[in-house]
Amino acid sequence: MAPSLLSTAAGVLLLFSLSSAVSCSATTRDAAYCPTTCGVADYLNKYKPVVDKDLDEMEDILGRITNLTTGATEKVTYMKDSATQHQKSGGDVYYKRSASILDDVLRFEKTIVSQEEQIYQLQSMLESNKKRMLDLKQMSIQLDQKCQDPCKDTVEIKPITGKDCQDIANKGAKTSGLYYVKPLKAKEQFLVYCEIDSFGRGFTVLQRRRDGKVDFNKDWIQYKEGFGYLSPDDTTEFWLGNEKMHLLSTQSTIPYVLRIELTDWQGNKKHADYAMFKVGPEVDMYRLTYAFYYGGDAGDAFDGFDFGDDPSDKFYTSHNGMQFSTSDKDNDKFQGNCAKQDGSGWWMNRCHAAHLNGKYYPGGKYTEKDAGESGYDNGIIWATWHSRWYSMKETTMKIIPTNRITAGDGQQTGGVKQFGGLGDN
Ligand SMILES: [Ca+2]
Repeated sequence: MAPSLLSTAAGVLLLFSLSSAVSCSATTRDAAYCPTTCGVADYLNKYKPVVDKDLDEMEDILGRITNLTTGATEKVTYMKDSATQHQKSGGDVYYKRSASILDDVLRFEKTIVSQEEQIYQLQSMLESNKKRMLDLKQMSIQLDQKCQDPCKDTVEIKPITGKDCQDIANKGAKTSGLYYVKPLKAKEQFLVYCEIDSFGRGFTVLQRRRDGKVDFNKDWIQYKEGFGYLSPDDTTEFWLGNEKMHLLSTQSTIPYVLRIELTDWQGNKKHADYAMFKVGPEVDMYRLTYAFYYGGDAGDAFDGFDFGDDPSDKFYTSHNGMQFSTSDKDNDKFQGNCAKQDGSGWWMNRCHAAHLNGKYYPGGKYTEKDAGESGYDNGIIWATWHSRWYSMKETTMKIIPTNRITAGDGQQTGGVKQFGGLGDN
């Protein structure tokens, strides 16, 4: 009886612990957004009948044990009574003569006492089991009541879908938030943050730096698949993933503009736009290409920067045409491993003048010493605006079809004439 009782109890407890274990873990990837309260409620509703059945069965078993124990108690009482009677009749001459019979009686009495103790223990175990049963039933009722109200997810994923965020905006979406997109060649849809403005423009966001809470020192697979967290209110950091960037940026006959937005530690904001932005396929190591610097006030750091160390600085710090590198996959133009030295994944050359996946330095300014072992500039860098020893506070990388970039925002789009960049001098 006891083992089956215990296993049933274990089963019930397992169900309860399982239902409370459906929560966000730190390793949850952005694409698989954490299950929400509704998920837990659904889970409970699904398993509640099973739990209730188990509880009923356990109650039944407890009832039977109680009956058996009561029966045993009665038996012991009877045995004890008869033993006492025998003792009382101890004056009987036949009993006096038989010392061995008396010994038997004593032994018998001992057994009765120990059996009584055992029964007492069993009874207290029964009591505590009954109490636990009550607690479990109470808990079940409480959870059931909580799940009665129609559940509304605290994380809202908008119902409109499309091939990118502009498509979603074209279909009538008015507010920024989390949406599912399915680029033409994508096998399945995936979650993105869409920034939708009052002009009906829908930017698909590829990267966010905000507060340094996400470590960008990740390997090839992690950069491929994406990491960090997407949030409906745009408060978290993430890398959408090279594969998704490839699928998004190469799907359309209308090319995309990549807009890079930067905020420094004084709160100044600048941006840089690149026309015909594309991320190649994995076989080409997610190569970065664009046609030209489309404009902006942050300068063209993707075109490299003359740091004054060497005449080839600018050439070797440009990014157009570079393959993606991570600490475990060196595709750079340097005899060493830029990604490993700088602790990030990026379209490394030898190594960079723009480096948006760099280490997060609160306050902005940092030194060779801060940079650690290698001592190289490894912050979040945009060399045509701030020096390479200044790390940005916030960054955004987002794309939009070229025909929508200018609509309504009044920003100067320099076009071809600015090809070559603003910060070359
Ligand atoms: Ca190398």
